[in-house]
Amino acid sequence: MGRGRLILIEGLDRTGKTTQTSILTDRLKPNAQLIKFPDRSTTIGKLINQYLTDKNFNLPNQSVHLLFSANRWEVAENIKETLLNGTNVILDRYVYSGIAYSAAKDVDGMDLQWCLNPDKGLLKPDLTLFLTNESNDDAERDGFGEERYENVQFQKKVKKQFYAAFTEFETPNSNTLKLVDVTNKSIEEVSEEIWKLVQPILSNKEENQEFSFF
Ligand code: Z5A
Repeated sequence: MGRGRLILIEGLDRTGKTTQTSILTDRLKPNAQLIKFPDRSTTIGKLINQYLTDKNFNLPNQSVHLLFSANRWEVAENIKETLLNGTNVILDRYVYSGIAYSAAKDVDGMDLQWCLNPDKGLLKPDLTLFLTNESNDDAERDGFGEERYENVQFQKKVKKQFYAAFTEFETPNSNTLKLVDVTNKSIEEVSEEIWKLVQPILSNKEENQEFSFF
């Protein structure tokens, strides 16, 4: 039995990550586990939740960045064990969100490499799907604007940093990163596109047993 595959869905706010990771996990059940970052249920996650939802609760940008990373390390071992048991793990946001949102703040010293450092050693996904929406209608989707970071100007900076991080930290031509344009597409159309991209990764489970790391 081959190890499970680690599949990440990334994207800007309201591009449909939660919708699509949940559809993909259901499609693969019982052979898939869904993990969403930030995991707001843990002790660290509760602090992150307070930071995101209460604009009067302030922390230094560096501390916030380290909390998001610590939140990933809290479940890192669980992810590895699940994969070794042959179960696929589907991630809703991960290291690239950590880098892109922090680097977009333009804080002196918090460049891409600084932002990656606390995540170094975490498992690298076998496939990263980045959902892009060119129409800006994601800003009109339910709930946009309720939390910190949810404004159009900041999202533009975040998008730039996502691409910069992919260029810096993905291996060129390795086929581990795919862009999925969700512009004007229904939930069903997007999920079909994702399914087509995921299937080849699942069918070569006997090969490629080695893990990659950030
Ligand atoms: N953050 C960070 O700074 N550092 C980190 O390391 C990490 C995260 C991991 C909270 O994340 C914040 O944390 C986030 C990044 C930062 N910044 N902000 N703001 P979160 O993942 O918990 O955020 P969220 O609010 O749960 O998710 P989201 O990004 O806002 O939404 P989404 O998951 O991409 O979208 P969705 O919930 O699936 O869909 C949104 C709505 O659109 C919903 O009503 C859907 O029914 C609808 N939808 C979905 N797809 C479609 C299509 N195709 N057509 C029409 N409508 C659609």
